[in-house]
Amino acid sequence: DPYANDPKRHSILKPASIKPFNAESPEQLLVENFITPNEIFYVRNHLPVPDIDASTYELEIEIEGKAKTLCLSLEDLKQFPKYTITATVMCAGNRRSEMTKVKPVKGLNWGAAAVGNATWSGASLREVLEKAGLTDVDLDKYKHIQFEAYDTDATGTAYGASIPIWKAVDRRGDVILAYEMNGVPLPRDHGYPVRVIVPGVVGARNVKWLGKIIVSSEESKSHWQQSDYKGFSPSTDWDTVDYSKSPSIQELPVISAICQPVPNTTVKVENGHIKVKGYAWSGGGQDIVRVDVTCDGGKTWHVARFDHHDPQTHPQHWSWTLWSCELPVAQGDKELEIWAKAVDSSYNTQPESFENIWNLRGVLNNAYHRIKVKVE
Ligand code: MTE
Ligand code: MO
Repeated sequence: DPYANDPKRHSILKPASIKPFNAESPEQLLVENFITPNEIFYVRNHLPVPDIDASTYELEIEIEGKAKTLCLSLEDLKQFPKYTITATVMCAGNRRSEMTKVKPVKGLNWGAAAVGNATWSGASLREVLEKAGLTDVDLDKYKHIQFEAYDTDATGTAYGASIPIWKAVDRRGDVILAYEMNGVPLPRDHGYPVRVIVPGVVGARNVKWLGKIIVSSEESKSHWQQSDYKGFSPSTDWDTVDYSKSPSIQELPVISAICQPVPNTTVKVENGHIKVKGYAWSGGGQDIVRVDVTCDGGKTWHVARFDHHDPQTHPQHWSWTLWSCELPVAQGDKELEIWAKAVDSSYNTQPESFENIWNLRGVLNNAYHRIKVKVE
């Protein structure tokens, strides 16, 4: 069993699959903390968790066409200035279970908690690339930074992904080679001893158990870069899909979710109101400027209060915003449907429904969040 050596997990996590291990936190817990505790941070593994000895760990950095590569131990990496950023990491399939209701899609049946917000500490990718000999002249020649990981499938193929070079070398890109999560060494499930944190960018590019960095003129050839994590038209099916025709997902679109109350539970009305809590986030460092909530099908929209607004400056809003709202309930209401939508600093907002954003792989699930509850 290639998974026999996987780490132990907290029993509070809600598994979506066991081998490989995938799990999300209970939604209602997620919004209790601006910083998600490591134990309840969602886990998305495609492969068995590699068993890496930090004392012999090596990270190789190659610039295509240059003979010499740079090899760094964990200790070497810790000699670089240490940066700490707070960033939300979200799976492209977060909230997939809602899209599936329109028409089945292929993928893990994620609820709204395949997301978390943590502080990440480590070396700056930009500074490590400089050390490896990347110069300003090279920036016209190379277009992508590829990441190869230490987790492999049965054929020995490693997980991999890439990001555009501008994100890696931009001073405001904040891409970190992280060895700490919330002030402690990365837990094994989250990439021990080193992972890439690409803030504002889809989870899939935040490569865990990092083994190699390649500065290249091309994107990663990995399955997960080329033949997965892409969006398509609602009319594209598995017979007609051509993965070469869509760009790889990088920055994620604006999204929000209601985490309290939990769907299909009974909610207490207090002074004619019910309390609703959730998160909102947008990729690419966009801020959240507003969250609108309704429980009368959009006749009346209530602007949510920000309980914890991402404190960073534009364009580095890497963290989610936690919000809440007291919704007035009409006397005699037995059942309510609550909707939420967020607006980001480009005034982009969420699509109304899943029908017209449906895609065969169930990614980019950012339609209005709609939940039903009973009231008493
Ligand atoms: N990196 C490696 N090496 N292997 C993986 O399976 N999964 C990716 C990404 N990095 C993955 C990986 C995906 S799809 C997501 S959503 C995030 O890691 C999840 O990060 P987390 O498990 O720390 O929450
Ligand atoms: Mo993911």
